[in-house]
Amino acid sequence: MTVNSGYDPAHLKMPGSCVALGMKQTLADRNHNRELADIFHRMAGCYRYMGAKERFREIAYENASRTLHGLKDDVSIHATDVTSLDQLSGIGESIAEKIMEYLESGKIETYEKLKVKVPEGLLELMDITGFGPATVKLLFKKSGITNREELLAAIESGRLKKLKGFGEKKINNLLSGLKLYKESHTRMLLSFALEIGNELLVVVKNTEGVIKAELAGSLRRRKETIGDIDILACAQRKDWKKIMNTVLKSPRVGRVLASGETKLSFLLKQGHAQVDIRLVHEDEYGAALLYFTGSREHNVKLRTWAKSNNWKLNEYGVFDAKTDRKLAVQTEEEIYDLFGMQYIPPELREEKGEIERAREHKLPVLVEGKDMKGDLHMHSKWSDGSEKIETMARYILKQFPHYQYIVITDHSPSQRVAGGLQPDDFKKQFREIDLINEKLGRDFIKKGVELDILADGSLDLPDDVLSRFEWVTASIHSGFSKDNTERFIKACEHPAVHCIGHPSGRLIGKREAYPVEWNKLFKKLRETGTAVEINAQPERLDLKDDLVREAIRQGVTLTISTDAHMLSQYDFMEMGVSIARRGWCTKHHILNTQSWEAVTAFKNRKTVIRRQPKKTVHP
Ligand code: DGT
Ligand code: ZN
Ligand code: CA
Ligand code: CA
Repeated sequence: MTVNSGYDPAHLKMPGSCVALGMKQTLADRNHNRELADIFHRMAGCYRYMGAKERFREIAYENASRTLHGLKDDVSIHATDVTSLDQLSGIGESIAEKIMEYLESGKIETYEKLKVKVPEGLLELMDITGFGPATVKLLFKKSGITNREELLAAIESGRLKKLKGFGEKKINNLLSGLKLYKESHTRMLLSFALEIGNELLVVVKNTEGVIKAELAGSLRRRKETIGDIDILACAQRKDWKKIMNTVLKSPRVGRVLASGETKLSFLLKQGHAQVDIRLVHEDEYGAALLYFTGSREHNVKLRTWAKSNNWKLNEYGVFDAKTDRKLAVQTEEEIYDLFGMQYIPPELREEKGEIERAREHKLPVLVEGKDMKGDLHMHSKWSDGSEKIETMARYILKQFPHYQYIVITDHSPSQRVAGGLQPDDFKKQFREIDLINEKLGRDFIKKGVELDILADGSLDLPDDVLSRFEWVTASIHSGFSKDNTERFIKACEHPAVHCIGHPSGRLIGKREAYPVEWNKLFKKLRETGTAVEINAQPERLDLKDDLVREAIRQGVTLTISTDAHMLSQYDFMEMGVSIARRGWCTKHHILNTQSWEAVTAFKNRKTVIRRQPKKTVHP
């Protein structure tokens, strides 16, 4: 991936850091990092708008914004004085002062001044794919356009076409950027929704009187994007009012849309996301959880099935259809069991054959986070990551004690913007890895590369260099509009390539996937013994769930990796696992649920497979 693909502070739907580790921090804690990162991103936008002379400031503020997003603890913990903030990577003295100013006064004077100079709507426009500062400035100066609505109106009325420099192609690009932007603002990224959802869930669970509470809806099913956050809780009726009032006081709550006895709907204070919280009686909890987890299609099918067997299923329980007597089934497990079905994990409840399979007791045992034995794709400071290898390794050993290995996969030479390494740099990096492994007393860190597949399908490093890596993930970082099947196929045929990284190139809400003939690629992957990645970056989640399912159907081996660029991103693994689960994967489908010896055996098979076809071609 390239430098910025993990973030978009503009719409506050970023990767969170507390996704998998449980929510230890409070709401107030998290807000400083997020708010400051957002302000710095906007300041960077203002400087970007001002042109080349402010380029230096733009980069500094963008870096600071990234750092704040990746920060594990609240920035106020680091803010004892300017010098201690200065220690954080990406934060210099001047920005440290701004952080102090914000923590003390809740405002940054420089930002207040910038806001007057650059209309806010223009900043938003610059965040849309295909809009550079030059375009935005032109729109503003020549046509007085200051925001998305005005731009859309100008396009629709045909007014824009008359403007010099705005041909049909350009206008179409603007339109498709606007469309993606709109989508990303009506649905949240899973990572963002999980972070906020978990925060609110803690609030609900800690409220006096609440007996049980869980995430529901698409969030519990771990869909890649989330329309609204649903939370279900049960409590005694006498406590309901008190509970709703307590939740309403949470600092996350913005505009309240509906506030009744059993249902509370509100918008988050920041961003546009909606949250629905529902309260039910304790004996209704299982049926309600089933209902509010959905999907709608799964519910409909289940209800129809129940009906044909003389039961009635709704959000209050299961009833005898003739007598209307409520049956004593309390949990989801008991309900599925009553229906003669296996328990269906939420990730499978999409009406894609799971009900039939549960009836036959043939559901797969889905892969879990704890099955993962290592991460095969991560970046260090050697290229565009923000940490030293030793820091990464020690952190992982502590936070992910079940990992047996990690693979450092920094970028290859042609990724110049992402600090791609030359062959000599890799040699130096290998020596460093050897030294650290020696210090650790085990062969924990493996030598890898994220190798660029060039436009013609050739690879970015010569064979003699490639053969020295212990793991090679090949990815595409250019040429996003054309069909990339042939490029991938060529890469798969190279014996040094072990895995294809983020194979569709999409960035959710920002960039569509490029066309790939998936069946052809899956076939080639299987034939050559090459794996394909589920990239766990929040905006990628690529391969996506349906393609994952198709890939394993065709016998392709998958990996799940974080593509992490900073410590907080190692938690993304959990989201990658969710996508694998939604693709019906067991741990046997995922290579890095296995030991390094097994990974090595997989690599060796590739070499063997490569030799065989040659023999048959020349009988
Ligand atoms: P989203 O929010 O668009 O990402 O998707 P969901 O699945 O979270 O949908 P949402 O929030 O509208 O409703 C949550 C769950 O509640 C949904 O998955 C199934 C259930 N549900 C809501 N309305 C209906 C309905 O009219 N019929 C049925 N069968 N189920 C419903
Ligand atoms: Zn990468
Ligand atoms: Ca929902
Ligand atoms: Ca909802």
